Order: sequence, then C-alpha cells, then structure tokens
Amino acid sequence: MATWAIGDVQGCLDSLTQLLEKIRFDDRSDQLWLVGDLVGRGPDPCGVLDFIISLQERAVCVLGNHDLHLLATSFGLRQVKPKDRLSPILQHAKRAEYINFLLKQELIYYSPDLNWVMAHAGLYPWWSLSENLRRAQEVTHALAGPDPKPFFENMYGDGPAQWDKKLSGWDRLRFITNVFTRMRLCDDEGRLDLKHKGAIADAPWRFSPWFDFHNPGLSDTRVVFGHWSALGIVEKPPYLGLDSGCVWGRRLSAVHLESEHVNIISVPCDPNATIDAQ
Ligand SMILES: [Mn+2]
Repeated sequence: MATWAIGDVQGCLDSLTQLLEKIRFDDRSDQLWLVGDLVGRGPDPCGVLDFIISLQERAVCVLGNHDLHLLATSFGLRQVKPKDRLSPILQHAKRAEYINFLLKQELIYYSPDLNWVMAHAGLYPWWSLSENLRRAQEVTHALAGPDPKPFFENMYGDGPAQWDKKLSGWDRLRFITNVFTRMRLCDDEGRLDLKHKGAIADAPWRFSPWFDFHNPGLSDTRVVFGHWSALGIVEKPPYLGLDSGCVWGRRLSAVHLESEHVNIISVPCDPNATIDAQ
C-alpha cells in the first residue's frame, strides 16, 4: 500500500483523474491525502467530492479556505460569486451530503506511523506539533457540533493578528482558523499578514513565509501543505508545499509519503478550466 498527498484540486476533476492514473493509485489499497481547497474555482466540484466520498477511509482531507467559504455560503452567510464555482454544489440534490461531509473534516491530519502532518496553509511556528493539533481540534469541534452556523457567522476577518493564549471565544477560533487555512506570512513576533498572496520578494516589510521560522516543537515530523500557488512546489525540509497552481492552468502535484526523499509527480492542467483564466 502507498500513501499519496495531492495539492489543491479546486474542483479540477480531470486533472485529479489524470494524476491518479499517472501515480497508478489503487483505490483498494492506497491512501490519498488532500491538502484542502477540494472545491473552488475549477469546473467540477461535485465530481471531486463524489470521488473523495467514494474512497471512504482511503481518503483523508483537511479543510481549506475555499471549502470553508462554501460552507459559509451554504448557511446563507455569503453570496456566491461567479468566479467561485460553488453553485453546482449548492443546487445539487446531494447538497446536504456534500455539506455534511465537509463539516466532518479536520483542519490538520497527523499520522504518527508516517511521521507526516498535513494542513492547508501551514502550522503555526510558535506552537509545538501537539499544540497545533489541539488547537485545530477546537475548530473541528465547532464545525462538527449541533449548530455550526454561529462559527461561520464569526469566521471572517483578519484579526486578531497575533496569538495570545488568553484569546477566547470567536477571536480565538478565528485566529486558529486563519493559521491553518489562510496563513502565508508571519513576522518574528508571530503576527500574521493575511493580505499578501504573491511572491516572497514582494512580501511586506518584516514579514516572511511561516515556513522560514524554525519550529523546535515539530521534532522530525514532516509537514505537507498547499494554499500558496504563487510559489509553486516548496521544498524546504521539513516542509513541503504542494500547490503548483492546477486551477490556474499550471500543474497538479502528488508526493509519495513513504519515500524518504521527496519525489514530486505532476500533470499539466487545462488553462481554460477556470473562469478567471479564460
Ligand atoms: Mn487556499
């Protein structure tokens, strides 16, 4: 059996299918890790969700910002923008199945056996692995609880910018959610910049990628993440960024997690698949 992690799919079912053929994914024995943003701006979000749901325990997902945006929209808290191809899900007869599936997914997944951990945007460098896992659980409980709507009513916002262990209530859950699903840059006091999406060279003064800050609390665990398509593949041990811009017509990438050395396998993607790219 093999375990493969796959970058941000964003509703690009054709690219996912081609990549799984290329890596000879066996849905009877292999396991698939998906770094989040399963849906978003690509053409077939329902097809992607149908496939992942069909894999049952052979697929492991973490939620990305686009997945959370879909959930907020499903609770009537946001309008669907044309560039977000979410209407096919919201208008589908299986809408409830899709939404309930996403509400049960985690923000972080950790395999002690493989010694890999996965989060959509990354891990907060000032939290140990166990602190990252515990804090992600706080959000998971809010999503999986009897009434997730208040979480989504309070989810949007860039503040608080800095962690304080005394943070409580929605501010605390919003900071945690921003770390795991939106973070790209931090400063050396742990403040987040959630505006910048582009190249590292253009980052605001004093801010650097979160993976540039050494985290002694990770020990030798490796981290796979997505979310930052402008960078393409990031290989900075113990960190591996897998968002190679599939939805922008670049590539969809996979990595075999049991291998000691990182060996990226990818397929080219359709530059006409997204509305923005047309
Ligand atoms: Mn994202």
